[in-house]
Amino acid sequence: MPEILVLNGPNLNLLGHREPEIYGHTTLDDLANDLTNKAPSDTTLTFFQSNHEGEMIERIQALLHQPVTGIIFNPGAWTHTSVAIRDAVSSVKPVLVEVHISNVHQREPFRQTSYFSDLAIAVIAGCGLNGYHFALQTILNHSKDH
Ligand code: CA2
Repeated sequence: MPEILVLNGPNLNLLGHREPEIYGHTTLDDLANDLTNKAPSDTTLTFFQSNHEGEMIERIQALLHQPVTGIIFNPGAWTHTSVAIRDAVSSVKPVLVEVHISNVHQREPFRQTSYFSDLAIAVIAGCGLNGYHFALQTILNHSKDH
């Protein structure tokens, strides 16, 4: 039975509350409900958001003992800065899909590098919150083929 972990990094708790012109009006709780409702009935989704790097590293390290089918990860600003979180992901070697709500490639130059993309089976950017749905589908398709 597929088990998917959805990880969101710093400031993504503000989704739906600030900067709707970039990030839309949907909250993280709305997203969690929507993803859960649309997922196949045999699929378990778990959600975790943190503004603290160490906390995120510990959540990722926990996967060494409790592996999952795949991770949907929006690392937020850590995408462009965090070797420490990259190292945690790298040591767990999950089936990873990196998601960005905005099209980072259309934004400031510092958003155009990622410490995660080469660890991911897919990278989705600029599709808004639909990107999380596409990521879920990508992991489920991948798990059927492997
Ligand atoms: O586009 C994305 O999903 C990002 O990962 C979002 C990060 C940004 O640093 C990345 O470059 C691209 C920022 C997340 C901040 O989230 C907010 C949500 C609502 C209001 C304010 C911030």
